[in-house]
Amino acid sequence: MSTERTFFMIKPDGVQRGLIGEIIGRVEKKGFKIIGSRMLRLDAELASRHYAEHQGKPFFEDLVHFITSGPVVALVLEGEDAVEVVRGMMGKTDPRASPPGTIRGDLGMTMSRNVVHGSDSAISAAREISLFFPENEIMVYKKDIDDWVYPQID
Ligand code: IDP
Ligand code: MG
Repeated sequence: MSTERTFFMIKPDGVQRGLIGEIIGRVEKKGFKIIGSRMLRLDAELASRHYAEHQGKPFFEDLVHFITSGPVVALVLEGEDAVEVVRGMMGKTDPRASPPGTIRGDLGMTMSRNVVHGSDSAISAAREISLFFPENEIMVYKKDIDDWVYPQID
């Protein structure tokens, strides 16, 4: 168990469908600490950098078009094993193959409209957080409830 940060984003479809509260509610209730939060509209350059690993793939242009089509909510979440736990909460890339109970499984129907993004590794998380958040926009603070989420002995 180690405290980690991950980058999490509600994509334009999630914003347009009025799912911001639903999705943030899920990660908050799980026990993640929100330590960064921004609403922004990506331009093509930021979108291409964010999705650099997918450049050249058949869906890349549609992906950049979609992710720049409206505002997103970008978040930095902190918690134990945050990368893996958030990926688990998201489900699979394909919402129809994602189990009920997951964000994509409950809220999405297609790969190209799958509602959320979450970093896939600690290295990706560090890269993505630095793309979206200057260090001084990340809030380091204690939540008193943390003692109830993570007891001393586990
Ligand atoms: P992930 O979001 O589950 O990590 P990635 O493979 O990193 O999935 O792909 C990034 C995003 O690109 C996906 O969330 C999805 O929106 C889109 N995408 C991935 N593969 C396809 C595809 O085969 N068709 C259409 N869109 C895709
Ligand atoms: Mg990915």
